[in-house]
Amino acid sequence: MTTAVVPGLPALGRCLVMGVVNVTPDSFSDGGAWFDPDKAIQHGLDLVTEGADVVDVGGESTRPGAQRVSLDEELRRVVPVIEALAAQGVPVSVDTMRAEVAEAAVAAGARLVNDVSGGLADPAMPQVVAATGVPYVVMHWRGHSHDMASRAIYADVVREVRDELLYRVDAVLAEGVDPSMIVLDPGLGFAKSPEAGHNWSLLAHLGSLLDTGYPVLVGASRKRFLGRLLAGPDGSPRPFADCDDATVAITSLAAVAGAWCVRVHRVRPNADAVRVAGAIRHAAETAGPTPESGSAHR
Ligand code: PMM
Repeated sequence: MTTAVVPGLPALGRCLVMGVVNVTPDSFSDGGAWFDPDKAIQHGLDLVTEGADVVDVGGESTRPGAQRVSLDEELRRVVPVIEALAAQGVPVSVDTMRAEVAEAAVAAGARLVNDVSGGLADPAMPQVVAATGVPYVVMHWRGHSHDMASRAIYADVVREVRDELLYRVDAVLAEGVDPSMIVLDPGLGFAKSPEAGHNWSLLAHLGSLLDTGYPVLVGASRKRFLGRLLAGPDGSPRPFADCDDATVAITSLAAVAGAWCVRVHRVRPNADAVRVAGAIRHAAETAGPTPESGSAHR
């Protein structure tokens, strides 16, 4: 049960931490904070200092109800930030649904394409990914943000998400993507209903994706289903920034289960959590001391 290795990204024997840099004015939890390129670059560097193994740069908000940005605007937002971070040796991924943006981002130094639509939003995406030869996150997705809530209808969410993801995998393999480059993501919060508990079912049955043999990325950070779980006595959801401890709890559980990577906004506590999980997994595999166990003091 060793942690998956993805070509071109750090192989640390534990779950990786992907820190989020949303270069947008309107993302769900950090919209506007890193819209200025210099602030975005500094934030990416800070995330690395805090323990991020990869920095995910996105220029289009996917918050429920969000409208799309133009191609030019998305390029303008992400390319300079990716260029600057990659030039400083930071492993960068690009969070985009557009083939042109993915291509420009890889040319600017991105090492991974994170496509929340799994190739559905832009049919040219799989071919571009195949040509650039970088790893590809294929996320479960049923439609753009403006109407994804209406698509959150499942008889068996775990089976349907797995089947739909594997269908996407077949499609991108047919376009020439190398199977060793594919990462799966259940797409928590995307066409998943917090009221129906879809996100919790997917987390409870992460094994159904891990069993496919593909590395799995989990993006639970600050999502609405956490705020709903932690609602106050009057039923009002907990604000997203107050859901970071709950995100850390999911990180621990996902990493122990064998997730390849977690995508998070607050890096430091999640980086600690993946190290804890790594130590537990190592102990389970070897029954010996962990590489990170440090001194003999208790
Ligand atoms: N979630 C968001 C954006 N990109 N990418 C992947 N692979 N998985 C996710 O769950 C995911 C993503 C939305 O979150 P944000 O707007 O708070 O960054």
